[in-house]
Amino acid sequence: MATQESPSPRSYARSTEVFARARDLMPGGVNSPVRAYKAVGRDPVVVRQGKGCRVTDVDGNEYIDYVGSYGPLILGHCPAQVTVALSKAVAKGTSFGMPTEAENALAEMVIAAVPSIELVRFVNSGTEATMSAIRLARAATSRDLIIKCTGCYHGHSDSLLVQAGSGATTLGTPSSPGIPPSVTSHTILVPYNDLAATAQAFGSFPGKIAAILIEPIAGNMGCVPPQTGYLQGLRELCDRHGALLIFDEVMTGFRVAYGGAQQLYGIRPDLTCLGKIVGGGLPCAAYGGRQDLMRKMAPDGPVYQAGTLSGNPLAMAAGLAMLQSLKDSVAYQTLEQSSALLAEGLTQAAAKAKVPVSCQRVGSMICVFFSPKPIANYEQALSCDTKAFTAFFNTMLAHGVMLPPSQYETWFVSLAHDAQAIAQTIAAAAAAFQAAAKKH
Ligand code: KE4
Repeated sequence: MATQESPSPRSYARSTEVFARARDLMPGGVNSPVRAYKAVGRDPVVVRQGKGCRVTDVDGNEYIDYVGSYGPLILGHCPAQVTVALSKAVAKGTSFGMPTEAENALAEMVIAAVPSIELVRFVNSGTEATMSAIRLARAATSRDLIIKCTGCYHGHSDSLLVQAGSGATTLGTPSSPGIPPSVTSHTILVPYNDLAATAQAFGSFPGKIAAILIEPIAGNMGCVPPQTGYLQGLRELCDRHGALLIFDEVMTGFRVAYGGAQQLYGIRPDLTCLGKIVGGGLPCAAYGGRQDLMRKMAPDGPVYQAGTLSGNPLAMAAGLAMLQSLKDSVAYQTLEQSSALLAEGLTQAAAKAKVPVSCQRVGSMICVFFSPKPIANYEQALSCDTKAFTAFFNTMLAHGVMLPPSQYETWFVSLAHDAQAIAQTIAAAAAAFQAAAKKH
């Protein structure tokens, strides 16, 4: 009989078979590197379906899911609001390459929700959103240099895949081959939460910096909140030096508040990138901001950016359904309560197992750093005990809890994570911290 310490053994035979075939078809057997489980020393489980806060793999094993597709699934898997909206939309067509009313409807909701956005452009991924936003910033300021933080991840465009977090760090290749130094020489790296280093960068390149691109809450080196005054300090530096402040809210947008981190912290960037939740789990992202800036984008202005499937009617329908479920709701209070309960339970379980951790959270973005001290930047994140994380991750998986397979990712709590799921997670963590203690 299975006990909390040793759950019933699970079969992964079908996952192993399917993933072996996948490796013959796609690099690493995946379409995004972090899914390959390289950092946790095992093959990934292959998922068959999701419902609410749970997913089931192809062997029939069920898991409480904190990956949540890395952020979009704030309502959980297959929320009726979204699936019904999608079935209606798909009956009218999947794509047109022509304007649709659905684009107006979602644009109106985004503009009404996000304080800094007066005009918005939909694209297909967060990578496209940030790539387009820095192109616009360079055009608007006639300057070439961009400041980004080490450990922040803004997608895989050439200018931004330097000292990036998320999968790039997980794979130990924060700066990718194939990117000419002539490109990355325009990207200045500073530590997160370090205003002095950022001010120094402006001093070193006077009149040459187009923008700071920042995750207002860093979610790609694990969950690292901005320290008090940091975001306001960046705002002031940009104003003083004539640079633009770009918030990459691909992960935080509609996640930590309906108006994103900029609403939570009361800071108004010049441009904002969105993704994940805005598309309701379909390929959709966006960038937007001040009218005077966004009017520079073609066809109003000369700055070019385009996309065959941008504003796709299915993504618009899913995004609309998701935002309508979040607007004027108690969603964020509910998420705050359940996420706080989870964080408290994890912290207590780690203390009981005598494993030094820093459980860090903003709203329903959470992660457990295997570190005795709080983590405020990339260098500190890299000092975490990844062996202990790996033992923790694999034991949680064995106990039916699916976490992002890397110390440098954020977990996502959804509205579908009920009290039972949170309690089950905390119980599994008790055993998982014991396993981590042995590796520590
Ligand atoms: P996409 O191009 O993957 O849609 O978005 C890139 C991106 C941009 N900005 C932020 C703040 C992001 O978190 C992301 C993507 N997040 C990762 C998760 N850490 C995506 C997961 C993956 O690469 O598979």
